[in-house]
Amino acid sequence: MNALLLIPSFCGHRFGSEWKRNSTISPPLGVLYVGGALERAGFQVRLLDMNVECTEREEFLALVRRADLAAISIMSANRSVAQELLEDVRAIKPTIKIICGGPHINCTMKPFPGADATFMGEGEVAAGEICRHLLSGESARLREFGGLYYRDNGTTVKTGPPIVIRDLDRSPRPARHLIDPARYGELFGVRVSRRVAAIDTSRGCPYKCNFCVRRGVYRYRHRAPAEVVDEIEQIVAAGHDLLVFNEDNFTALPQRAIAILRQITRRRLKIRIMMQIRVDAATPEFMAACKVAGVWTLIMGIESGSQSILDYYEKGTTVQQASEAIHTAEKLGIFTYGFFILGAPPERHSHFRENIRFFTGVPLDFVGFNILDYQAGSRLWAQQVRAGRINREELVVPAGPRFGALPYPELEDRLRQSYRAFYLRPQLYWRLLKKCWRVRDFTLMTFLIRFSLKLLGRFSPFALAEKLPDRLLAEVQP
Ligand code: B12
Ligand code: SF4
Repeated sequence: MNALLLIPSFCGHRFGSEWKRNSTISPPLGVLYVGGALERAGFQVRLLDMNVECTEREEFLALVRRADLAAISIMSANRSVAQELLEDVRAIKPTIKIICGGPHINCTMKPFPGADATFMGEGEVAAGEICRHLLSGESARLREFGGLYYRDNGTTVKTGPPIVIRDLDRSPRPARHLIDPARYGELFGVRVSRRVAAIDTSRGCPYKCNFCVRRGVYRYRHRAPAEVVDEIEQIVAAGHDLLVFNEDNFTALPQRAIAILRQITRRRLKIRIMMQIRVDAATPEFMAACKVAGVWTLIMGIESGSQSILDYYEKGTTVQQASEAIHTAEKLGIFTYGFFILGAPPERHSHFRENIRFFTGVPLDFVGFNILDYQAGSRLWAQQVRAGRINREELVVPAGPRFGALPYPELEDRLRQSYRAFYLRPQLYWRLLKKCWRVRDFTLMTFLIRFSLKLLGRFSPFALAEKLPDRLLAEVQP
């Protein structure tokens, strides 16, 4: 039995010279778990991540023709490309069985159009067996599994609630051999790792930020520190130089997080670590444990530099906490990557200005800005459905006047201005160069030089001269 495990590209369903690379830091952990389940059920698995692997059309045709089953992992951001990919696979081989799963399915809980089966939940235990029964046509056996929509004699059958792993310590580990880790490990298109691995130590999150989709099937569960660190030991032994923690909230239980970091230190595991934290978890004890364990970069969901906007999102953190977390990381020589959301309905010009003042006033090293999406599975989406502003069939709706925010093109302008305000500051690069030197991080120093050259290429000299942050701040001040 041959399975083709597919990750649709975020840049369109394209081949050969038309293909575009969508570089990323982290290997696709969820798909590696599913790949392991398929292998244990007896499948020969070929994983094709169309974001990082370019195939010629002929090669793709051969892969699909050879496969008995196509398993597609979908995020909301690539759902239309996934639809195109699915239709293409079906056209190439009409008899192939197609199963879909992934974050998009887990947020929307709807059958994916054209699939023989849609899987809701966590796939590392059951996905292999489900796919075997799907292939053998034993639809009666499929009924034994929760979290499925499948087609039976022209009708769509829905089985019980989604499959959620109760005891993460007993679930199998991801099939890391299915990818070439050298295809990953890039930040903004610049390589920062030769061999990167991803791990998750918990699933779900106990918080309730209203824009976030990690509710529903994602009840908070966690693995035992010793078990996590055993896995990290294997990762280090396999020669990885960067480890990314792919989870919602590593710090949900602060003492557990600190216990993991201390065990990494105690076992003398040498690897750079990148993880996502909430700013309210950055206590001096946690940050000190991070530094000693080798944490290289902390990704912080800051969301806004304006307290009233943070409160609107029900984030439960303060601007002060964000500032303190960034300053502590700076002092310890840990790199920081802050994420912000633009487009909340109450957000006005003054908030935008406050945000810029915040992120240019703290020693933050990198930033990412996103425009708010109302995503199925989030509380904001549900509220707007109840208010009649979103139709249930609209699964992802961008912010805009419908919700009392600015028109989308204006939000895009603000997003561009925010990027310029942050990155077009000579003092940022000077501080970062000093930090790289201080912590002897030459990987990041090389990254920084290549990244600034890229950035200079992207912004025209006019933009550089006109959009320096002081000018921008002057421009937006009343
Ligand atoms: C790492 C990560 C990324 C990486 C992806 C790296 C990679 N190569 O995969 C990067 C940085 C590229 C990324 C980007 C984005 N991400 Co992201 N990301 C994550 C994060 C933190 C971890 C993903 C992960 O590994 N999870 C752990 C694994 C075990 O879970 P899983 O992937 O869901 O897989 C399980 C099941 O879904 C199922 N499964 C998965 N696939 C399949 C397939 C089949 C056939 C079956 C049967 C089962 C199955 O089984 C798996 C094992 O249990 C998640 C949050 C989270 N905790 O999941 C957000 C998350 C997936 N991202 C999200 C978003 C919104 C984005 C962005 C759109 C953000 C943005 N605005 O730019 C972009 C989109 C990409 C782009 N345009 O470039 C949302 C997705 C929401 C949605 N409805 O799709 C999440 C849930 C975060 C959130 N809280 O909102 N992301
Ligand atoms: S945004 Fe982060 S902290 Fe908030 S609910 Fe989602 S995963 Fe949890």
